[in-house]
Parts: sequence; structure tokens; C-alpha cells
Amino acid sequence: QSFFKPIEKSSPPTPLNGHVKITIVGAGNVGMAIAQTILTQDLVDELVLLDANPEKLRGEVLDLQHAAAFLPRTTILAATDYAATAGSGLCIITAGARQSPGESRLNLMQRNVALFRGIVPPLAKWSPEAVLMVVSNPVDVLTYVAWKLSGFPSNRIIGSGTNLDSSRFRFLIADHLDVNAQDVQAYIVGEHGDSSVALWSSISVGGVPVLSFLERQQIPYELETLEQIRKEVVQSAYEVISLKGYTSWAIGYSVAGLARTILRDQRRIHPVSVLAKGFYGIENGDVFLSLPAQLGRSGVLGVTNVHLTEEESRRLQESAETIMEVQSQLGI
Ligand code: 6V0
Repeated sequence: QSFFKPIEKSSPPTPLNGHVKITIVGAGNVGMAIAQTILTQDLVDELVLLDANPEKLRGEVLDLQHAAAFLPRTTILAATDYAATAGSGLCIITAGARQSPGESRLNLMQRNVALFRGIVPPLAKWSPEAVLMVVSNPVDVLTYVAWKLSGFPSNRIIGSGTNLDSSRFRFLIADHLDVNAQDVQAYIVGEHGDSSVALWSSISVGGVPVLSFLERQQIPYELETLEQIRKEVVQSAYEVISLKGYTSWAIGYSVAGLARTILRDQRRIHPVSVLAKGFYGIENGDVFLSLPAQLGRSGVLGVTNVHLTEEESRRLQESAETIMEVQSQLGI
């Protein structure tokens, strides 16, 4: 049995022809945090920012261009027309409507689907070989919508998913154990949201599996502490939003890291939203949710074939059902 299992309907990578171009749709808090992190990483030759608000967009792009003397050389363009996005290797969508007071989540979702109808087809037309990455929320459902509207093979559609939740998880575990978060391996999978699933069996620190270590030392499982950490991960987005109004820095680093893995063909494993049909007992329906996926130039190369406990499998399937229920109300 191989370590990775390929996803359905994969297509081969497209050569970048030496010129690396990224488009970010939505120059709000999240789009700009992603843009600035990408710029510091010397990852691209050309960065196009596209937004529906031309004044704000021009202000943001000028502000970034004024940092040219401190940054690796990159052409930064402000665009309100999709023709400027032509030939992008990666398109990142962060545009999204905000919830109005009293508005239901379903209504918000329908507004976002309407917005995606105006964004995804022109992106796909001008960059037919691109990898498309969705960040706008609810990210799993909107990744499915982007897949449907683009007509792209599923390996070239990715949602930023629980890459951010997993980083919050690693930070909290590191804080609890007083170690460096980079030495903590741990995955949150499933829905980016309330039904996300912590893979306890995946936690290791410096290569040592944490749960079996605790068991061997006959240290009580600390299950309550772990469950508390999982709840904190779910709550942490709400907490940041209630304190500063939005989240931006962590999602900026998270997405810039995904962009690096894809454009540099690094073949690293990230928990991101992928077409999950056929994995871990998710057999019915087309649903995107986060699984530990290997990423490279052609997008999703495969999903890790790891063993989940019965409980983890059950929770993942429940997470899939939660997303599919929402999807079924969209009429797409
Ligand atoms: P924001 O600051 O309101 O920015 C949204 C931007 O989108 C604005 O600049 C708008 O002008 C622009 N916009 C709206 N409609 C269009 C359109 N049709 N075409 C082009 N641009 C358009 O929001 P913020 O940046 O804070 O959040 C953006 C989205 O990211 C929201 O849906 C968030 O919920 C989502 N996030 C997702 C995260 C994840 O982990 N997946 C994390 C944080 C936020």
C-alpha cells in the first residue's frame, strides 16, 4: 500500500515557463496579508491584486509598491479587469460578502455563490492552467462551488481549509508542552469550522508520538486537556474577530506557505480542503473538506493513506455530512 493515494481526475503539471505569476482576488484584510507575506518570500515575478473597489485597491497597491526598495523585485499590479490576470500559475480568492446583522448563514452563502459566479469563470478563462485556491468562507462549500464553476480537474482546486486551524493547534500544544511549535506535528482535518476533527493519533513532538509516549509512561491521557485545546482552536477565530474585527496575519502566513509549496513544487503535506470522495469512508457525494494532502506544481498530488481511529473516522464523516447538507441547499 502506497503512502499517498491520488485523487480522482488528476491532470499533469503545467510548466511555468520561467515567469511566476499569482493573482489574488479581494484586497481586503486577508488578501493584503497574503500579498505582503508572499512578497517577502521572493516567490513570484508578478503579483496581481484584483478588487471590486478601485480606490481602495489602488491605495493598497501603491502602499506596497512604495516598499520596493526593501523587497525582492516583483511587479505588482492593481486590476479591476480579469484580462490582467492572464497566465497566472496560482489564483487565490479571498473576496467575500460580510454577514449583515440578522442575516442567516444560508443567505450569506447564497450571496457569496452569486459573487463567485462573477469571479471564477473569468479567472478560469484567463488562466486555464492555474491552480485555484479558495480562502473565502465558508471555505469548504465555496471550494466546491469554485470546482463546479471552473470546470477544472479536482487536483487543481484547493481550499485553504484547516491549514490555519492546524497551525493554531500546533501553537497551543507547543504552548502547553513548552516546546517550539515547529517541532510539533499535529493535524486538524474536516470542516474549517465548528465540526473540525483533531487527529490525536497524529500528534508528535520532535518525532515522538505524544499519545503513546504518555501511555508508556503511564501518565494519565490528559484527554480533558487535549479536548480543551481542540475547543480553543475552534474558538480562537471567534476570539480574534471579537477583539480586532477580523483575522489576517496567521491566514496570510498559512496561504503564503501553501503558495510556496505549490509554486516551488515542494511536495509537502498540508491539511487543506480537497475533493474527499473515496477517502476515509467518505463515499457519497462530491464534498470538499480538509485532509492531509501532498501538494506540488499540479496542485493536489495525493492524500496520505494514514490510519484513523474509529472515532476519528466517524467524526470526519459527520463533518462531511454537515458540509453536504449546506451544499444541497445551494442549487448549484
Ligand atoms: P474584507 O476585508 O471585507 O475584504 C473582502 C474584499 O473583497 C474587499 O476588499 C471587497 O471590496 C472585495 N470584493 C467583494 N466582492 C468582490 C468581487 N466581486 N470581486 C472582487 N473583489 C471583491 O474581508 P477579509 O479580507 O477580512 O475576509 C475575506 C474572506 O476571507 C472572508 O470570507 C473571510 O471569512 C475569509 N477568511 C477565511 C479564512 C480561512 O481560514 N479560510 C481566514 C480568515 C478570513
